[in-house]
Amino acid sequence: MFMNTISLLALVGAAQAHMSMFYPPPLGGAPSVNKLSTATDKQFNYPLGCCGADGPSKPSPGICRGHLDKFDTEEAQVTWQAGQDAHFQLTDFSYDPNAPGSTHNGGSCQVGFSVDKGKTWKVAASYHGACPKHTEDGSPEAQTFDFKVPTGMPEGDALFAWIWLNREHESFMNCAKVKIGSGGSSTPADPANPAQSSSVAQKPAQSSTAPQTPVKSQSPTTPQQPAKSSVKPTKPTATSGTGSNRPRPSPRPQLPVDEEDEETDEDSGSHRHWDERSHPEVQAGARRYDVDGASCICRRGELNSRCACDGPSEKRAATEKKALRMHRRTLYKRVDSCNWASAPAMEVSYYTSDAKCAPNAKTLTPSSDSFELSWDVSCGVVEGDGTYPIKMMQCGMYGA
Ligand SMILES: [Cu+2]
Repeated sequence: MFMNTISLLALVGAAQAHMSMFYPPPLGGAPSVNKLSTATDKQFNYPLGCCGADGPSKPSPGICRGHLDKFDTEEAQVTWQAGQDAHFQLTDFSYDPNAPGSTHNGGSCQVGFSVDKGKTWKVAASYHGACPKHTEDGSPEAQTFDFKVPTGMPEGDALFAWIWLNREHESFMNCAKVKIGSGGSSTPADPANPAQSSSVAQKPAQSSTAPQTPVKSQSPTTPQQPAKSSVKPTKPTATSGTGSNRPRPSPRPQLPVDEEDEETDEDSGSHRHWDERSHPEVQAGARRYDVDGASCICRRGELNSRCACDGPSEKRAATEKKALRMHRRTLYKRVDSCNWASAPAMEVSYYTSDAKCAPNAKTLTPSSDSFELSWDVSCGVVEGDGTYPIKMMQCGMYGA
């Protein structure tokens, strides 16, 4: 699999792990990602049916990566209204110490819903490239994606699914149980702020899933020159690291030195310890952008959005201005909605040996694509960033 140098170095050995859903809390996600989970599926972020000892293509573990049964036992933790602005977040959280998460530097995604427990699916949004975003930063703040819940969606519990097809012909699917409210297809109270309006959970799901408040213990962005800094002192919303070029609210878990085969010693203390580590803290409503080599955290304040960047202090004001422009473009980007009645059917079975679409793609086409995929849909399209040319997904394109 092709990756840039950093990913490659990080993934030497076993390279199965990638991105997974962070928000809404996914069925089968780690307990620190979904507070209703009781166990950790170490392969939660592995490609579906991919890359075991018996070859690069096995049968899929099933709809929702085999966690569909939890739809009947877990409560929905997020409520969305039909037609509302919503967002989802991905994470490079490492479920397996031997296969650290990574963004794979892009790919294409779709999200959609099922109201019949996973039998049929309809598309809500298609991200034609740049999903995950083309950055090494796999934090939820950097990997936040806006969409509109389809108008006319029926009320009640529904499955929300995210699928990801990367340029290495690996497919992914995570699901969440969500509730579609009775508010109709009204616009949110603050349409300019989809990040906030879409996190309307009935219960304080987010706060208990992962603490969402800014990390107090972190040093402020600009401890040395508070007077000259362009960071407005009125809203100390953004926090970041002090010296690294990629500040994170909390340090990433380190890969433990462990030579043992995980399959053979499930009960060992060290592995239990790994399972119990928690997801890094995520700041609610914050989004992170790479800007000219600096890392910027942007948030929407009461009156306006603001950004705080690291990097050389003499360039910080200009960098923060640029970050703010990027952030505003994100917040005001128009995402059209699909209508539930006419929304395109969503294929959720790709690339595995038993897939409905492009089975065995990785075996048949081992080299990475020089393009990213699009889907033939007429609603909910989110264009990528132009990093790669775009090619329409066709199930025979990787050989038959
Ligand atoms: Cu991979």
